[in-house]
Order: sequence, then structure tokens, then C-alpha cells
Amino acid sequence: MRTQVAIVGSGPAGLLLGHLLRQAGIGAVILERQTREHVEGRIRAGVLERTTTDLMERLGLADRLHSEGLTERGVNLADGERLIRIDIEALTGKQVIVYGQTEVTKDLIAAAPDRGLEIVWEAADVALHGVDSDQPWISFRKGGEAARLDCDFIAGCDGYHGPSRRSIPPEIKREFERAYPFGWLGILADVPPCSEELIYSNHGNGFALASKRSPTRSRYYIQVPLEERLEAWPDDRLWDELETRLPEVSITRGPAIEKSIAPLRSYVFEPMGFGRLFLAGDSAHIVPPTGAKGLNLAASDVAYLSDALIGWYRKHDGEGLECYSAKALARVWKAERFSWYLTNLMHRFPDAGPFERAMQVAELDYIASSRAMQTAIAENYVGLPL
Ligand code: FAS
Ligand code: PHB
Repeated sequence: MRTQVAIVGSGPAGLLLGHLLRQAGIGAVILERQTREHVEGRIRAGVLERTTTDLMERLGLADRLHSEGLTERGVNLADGERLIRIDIEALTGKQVIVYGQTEVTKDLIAAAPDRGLEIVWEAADVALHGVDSDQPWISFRKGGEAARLDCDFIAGCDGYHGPSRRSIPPEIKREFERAYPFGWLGILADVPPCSEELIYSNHGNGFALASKRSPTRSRYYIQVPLEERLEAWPDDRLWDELETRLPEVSITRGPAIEKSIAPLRSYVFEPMGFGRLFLAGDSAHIVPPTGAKGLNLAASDVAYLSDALIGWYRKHDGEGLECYSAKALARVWKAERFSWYLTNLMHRFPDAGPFERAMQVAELDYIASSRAMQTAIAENYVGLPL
């Protein structure tokens, strides 16, 4: 097989990139290890910045997002009984849209065949070769048969556990990491959301988040110790704890249709490019989901990378590709800072003492009383400009 840009991974990063390149008439093939059903069944992100919805509009794939997505004009920080509403629309003129990553992924996969974006599902043993040459290629196995994909460029959109990042020589890589001493236990249930807008709660028992997917489907998270086991949280215990940690809301209970625990981590890999290999999304950076930035950073990476590749193919201008890593990382680090800041503000750390708690209270007091502080949070929450 041969294409112009070989993409590893059909998560949001790989799919958005594939579509942006196809729209520009550039050949692209996606190699995905999992089945289509597995990828479409994953429950992850839920909050979309304008930069992400703009990309979907640019691709002409935003109809369902706009008809089924929920527009959010504000977000709430709770501290015990106190609720601090941040009017993101009044403070920034922008909103965010709640529309599940699952739905974004389904829309992008469904549109692929008509736009000549080939996705090879169940591509096993993907390995990258010649990334520092001008003829890189990928070996993989499909249906037990060895196969090869030749290309001009490789886009590593294979998430945190994928192989691409490991193709960048250790002598030039730099890694930055902060692992948090807790995880998020998430539940998805077909019950009406408990509140109009999202509520992030800092409670004595730990963090909680009230989110949603539709007027009849809700998504909740609570902070749990890292070693916590799912079996320890039957639905009723989880609903009891959510009622304790979320102030002033009446929660409708129902059976979990998905329940999982995700660790929290801040991670950045530099550089995001080496030779003819470019990383985008979780393959290069992870943010704790507190800031709702993971999917949106994947989208902004491919906005930069697609422009750079289109510049190379259309004008033989390599400048965009040379600057890609620095440009993407500049936005990544700001989102890392915001996600780390909100995680520190809204979670209870096992080793924190009275002073650390007093700092959280003072910070929330300041946020409650300062338009400038609320504006700073709103600007980051709706997404910083590209
Ligand atoms: P992905 O991990 O989505 O996709 C990578 C793809 O590569 C996968 O399909 C994988 O199967 C494939 N792959 C891996 N190895 C391969 C190999 N060897 N060969 C071929 N294919 C391979 N982000 C937000 O913005 N907002 C939120 O609200 C939010 N909530 C989250 C909640 C949870 C519980 C979690 C876990 C994450 C959340 N995130 C959130 C972050 C999440 O959305 C990621 O940032 C997003 O999926 C990143 O997209 P990709 O970079 O495309 O990586
Ligand atoms: C979600 O709806 O899954 C969600 C929303 C906001 C976050 C993280 C997750 O910060």
C-alpha cells in the first residue's frame, strides 16, 4: 500500500487529521489496532471547545453536534454549600458544547468512506520505519498477513500507549510528568442531569463532577484513591456519595450503563516531531480531565499539523512542519497549566494539611469575588485561541 500521510490511530486526533487532509485532496490512510465497534464504544470526553467545533464545521460534519449537542453558557465551582457560577458567555462571548467524544468519533468514522479516508481496522503489530528518512513506512499485520504502508509522512495519533512516541530517539526526547494520588470513578446513566450546567465540587470526601450527555443521559465522576476497585462501588453506594458531594441538587438515580476508573496524570513529551514523524493528541501529552482539555488539545494539534502538511504539499513550504512542535507545545503547556491548576484547586490530596486546605478556600474566595479571576478561568475553559 502507498499513501501520502500514514496515520496511526483512529481516535479524535487521527480521524480529524485524516478528514482535514482528504478535504485538501491529500491522500491519507489510518491504521487502527482495535475494531470499529470498540473505538465507537469508548466513553471519554464530553466538553468541546469552539476550536474543536470549528474544525467539525470546516469539515461539514457538525450537523448532529449542533442538533444534539448541549450549549453551555456557564460552569460552576462548588465548595461545600457555596456555588460559584462562572458566566463563561458573558466573560468571553463564547460557549462550550457538551457532545460526547463517542458521538464525535462516530460522525467522523461514518463520513470516512465517502471522502476517501481509508481506515484499516484491526491492524496489528504496527511498527514505524525510516522516520528520519524521506521514505518512511509502516509494517503491520492484517488478518494474520504481513502488510506494509509506504508514505511521505507518519502522524502518530495512537494515544498514550501507542508505539509512535517510542520512535523518537531517547537522546533528543524530554518528558515531563505529574501523576496524581487519585483517580476518577465515572458513571454513565440514562437519567436526566441534576443541573442545568456542569458542577465541579470540592467536598471533604473528595472531588465530584456533575456532567451530562443529553437531557436524558448523565455523566458523573467522583475522586477515588488510586488503588480503589470498581467492585467496591455498587451503583447505590456511588449515588449516595454523589448526593453527599454535590450540593443543592436532586439526583435521579438509575442503573450504570458504563462505570470505570481512570487515573489522573499530567504528561508532556517533547519534541512533537522528528524527521517525517509528527505526534498529535494523547501520544504526546496527557492532561487530567478536570479542565476538559484532552480531546480539545488533540483537535488543536491536528489543526496546526494539517495546515503544515497542506502547506508542504501545496507550496512545498516546509516552514509549518519545522515550527509544528513548538507551536503545538505552546498551546499544550497552557492547557496543562490550567488542568493542573483546576485539579489542585478542586481535589483533596491525601498528604494535604490544614494550610493547603486554607489555600484552596482562599483561592475560591478570591474567585468568588474577582471578575478578573473568573475571566481568566472562563478564557481557559472555553479554549485559548489557536
Ligand atoms: P485516543 O487515545 O483517543 O486514540 C488513539 C487511538 O490509537 C486509539 O483508537 C487506539 O486504539 C489506537 N492505537 C493505540 N495503539 C495502537 C497501535 N499500536 N496500532 C494502531 N492503533 C493504535 N478530554 C476532554 O477534552 N474532555 C473531557 O471531558 C475528557 N474526559 C475524559 C474522561 C476520561 C475518563 C478519559 C480517559 C479521558 C478524557 N478526556 C477528556 C481525554 C480524552 O478525550 C483524550 O484526550 C482523547 O481521547 C485523545 O484523543 P487521541 O489523541 O486521538 O487518542
Ligand atoms: C465529561 O462530561 O465526561 C467531562 C466533563 C468535564 C470534564 C471532564 C469530563 O472536565
